[in-house]
Amino acid sequence: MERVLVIGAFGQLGSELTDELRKLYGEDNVIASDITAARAQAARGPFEQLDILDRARLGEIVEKHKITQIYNLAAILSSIGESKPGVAWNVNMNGLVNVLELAREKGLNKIYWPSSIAVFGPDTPKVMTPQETVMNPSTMYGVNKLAGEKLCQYYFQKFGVDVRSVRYPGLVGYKAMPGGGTTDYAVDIYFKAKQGEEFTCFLDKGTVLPMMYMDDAIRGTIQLMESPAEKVKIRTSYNLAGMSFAPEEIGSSIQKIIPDFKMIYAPDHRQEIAESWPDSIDDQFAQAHWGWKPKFDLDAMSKDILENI
Ligand code: NAD
Ligand code: AKB
Repeated sequence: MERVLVIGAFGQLGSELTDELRKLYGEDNVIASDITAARAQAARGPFEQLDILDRARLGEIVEKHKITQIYNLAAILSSIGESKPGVAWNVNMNGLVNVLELAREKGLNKIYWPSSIAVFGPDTPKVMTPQETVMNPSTMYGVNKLAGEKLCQYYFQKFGVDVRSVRYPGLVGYKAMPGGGTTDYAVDIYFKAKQGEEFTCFLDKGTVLPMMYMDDAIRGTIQLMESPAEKVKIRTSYNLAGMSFAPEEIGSSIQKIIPDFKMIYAPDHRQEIAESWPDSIDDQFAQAHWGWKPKFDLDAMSKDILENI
C-alpha cells in the first residue's frame, strides 16, 4: 500500500494535488505537510508541520507514517526568488537534496519534484521550445530548477531513485491562490473580472507565455507518476504543454463571457522575467512516452473558472 507525503501541500498546486492523491490512495494514506500550519485546521486529512530544510524532522515524519512516496512541492517561485535569491537557493536546492538523500537512504518507491519553463532563458528558441535546447536561465528560480533537474537525473542514474518530473508552464486555477510567480496575473484576472472590476496587468500586451489549466496539470502529474518506470525515459524533466496566450488574449476570452470586462497594462519587474521564457513548448516526448494530452484550451478554461468562482 502506498503512503504519500506531500511537502508544500498548502500552495497553489499542493492544495489541489493533495485532494486528488487522497481520492487515489485514501485520505489517511496521504500526509499533507507545509512550513505553515495556518491552513491545517481547514484542510481535511492528516497534517504534519514541516520545514523541508529540517532533515531530521523530515526523516521522523517518513518513519512515523511509513511513507513510500514523496511529492516535493515546497519552493520559492520566480518573482519572490529575485527579491530573496539566498532563500530561494536554500529552499529550492537544499530542500530537494534532503528529499533525494532520504529517498536513497530509505529506498522510497517514488519521488515527484516539479520543474518549470523557467529552466529556459533569453537565448532559448521561443516557439515550440524543444526538450533539449540552449538553457541559460536568467532568474535564480530558473537556475535552481535547471540544477534540480540535473540532480534528479544524477540520483536516478547513480542510486536508482525513481524520481519523476515535468516542466510546468504557468498554472492557472481558482481553488488556491498562486505564490509569487510571474504567471500569477492569469489567476488574478479571473477574480477581478468576476467582481466586475478593472484589471491592471503586470505584464505587457503581447507577452505570450505557455500556460496550463490546473485540472490538466493534476491529471498529467498523476499520469506520469502512475506510469510504469520503463515508460519514464527522461529523468531530468519532461516538457509539458497546455496552451499559450498573451494578456490581451485572456482578456478577450473573458469578454466572451463578461463583455464589459476591462484591463489596463502596467508592466513591472516581472516583465523582464516573462520575456526570458518561451512562447510555446514542444512536449512530443511526454505525448510519446506516457500518453500526455491536454484537455483545456483558453476558452474552455475561462468558462470553467468563471462558472466556478
Ligand atoms: P506555492 O508558492 O503556491 O506553494 C509552495 C508551498 O511551499 C507553500 O505552501 C509554502 O508555504 C511551502 N513552503 C515554502 N517554503 C517551505 C519550506 N521551507 N518547507 C516546507 N514548505 C515550504 O507554489 P506552487 O505554485 O504550488 O508550486 C509548487 C511546485 O510547482 C514548485 O516546485 C513550483 O516551482 C512548481 N511550479 C509551479 C508553477 C505554477 O505556475 N504554480 C509552474 C511551474 C512549476
Ligand atoms: C512562476 O511564474 O514562477 C511559475 C513558473 C512558471 O514556474 N508560475
